[in-house]
Amino acid sequence: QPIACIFDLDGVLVDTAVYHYQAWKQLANSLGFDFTELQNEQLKGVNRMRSLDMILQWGGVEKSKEEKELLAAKKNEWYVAMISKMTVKEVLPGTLELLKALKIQGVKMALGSASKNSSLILERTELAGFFDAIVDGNSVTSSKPDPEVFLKAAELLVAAKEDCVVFEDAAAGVEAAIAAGMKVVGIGNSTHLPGADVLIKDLSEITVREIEELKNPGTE
Ligand code: G16
Ligand code: MG
Repeated sequence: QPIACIFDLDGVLVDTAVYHYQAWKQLANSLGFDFTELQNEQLKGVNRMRSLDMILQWGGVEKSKEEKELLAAKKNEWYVAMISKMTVKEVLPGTLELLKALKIQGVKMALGSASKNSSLILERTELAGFFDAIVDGNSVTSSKPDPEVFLKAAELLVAAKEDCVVFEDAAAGVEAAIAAGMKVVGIGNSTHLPGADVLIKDLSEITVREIEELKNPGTE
């Protein structure tokens, strides 16, 4: 069976993690507290409302459901303003080359993101055309580390979980991929991604051949 690739968006294909961080930081500051970059790592891959819950807990702040809806909307407004100005320049190193190579090889590809803003980002960065399926925060109910997002992507690609390789920058996402029974390529800083089958700095550090090797180690 051929492999299928499922890509996380933020922090893997594009550099939006920094915008999420800025917007959440601004929100926390407006409530009179701050959080660290290490705490921010825990927010990666986690959906909007769950992220807000975690941040409020760090700040020791309690809010009603209605207030939380307003706070999340405010963060999203700031975030959308930032990503609306994104360009193809913010596509991370190696991304275009790898996606093109996979496409040429006929490898099926899906997006597996927690974001509800994925279509805007894919449009701004001109990446939409690479994907055979898009699963994002608008189509899943359970946030990573739940495997739902990746299982849905595999289903849409008509691929068995054993044939899927997930690309993730978040601890919650790596956990989700493992729970889905898939191979996982960790992107970024190794200390934050235990459990990944291989760790790379960015997509420039992996080839189609190496991705295929993950599924069938040792086959030449
Ligand atoms: C991304 C980010 C998370 C963010 C989530 C929801 O997930 O990593 O930090 O909280 O999407 O985003 P939004 O508020 O745009 O719906 P992923 O899975 O693409 O890394
Ligand atoms: Mg991510």
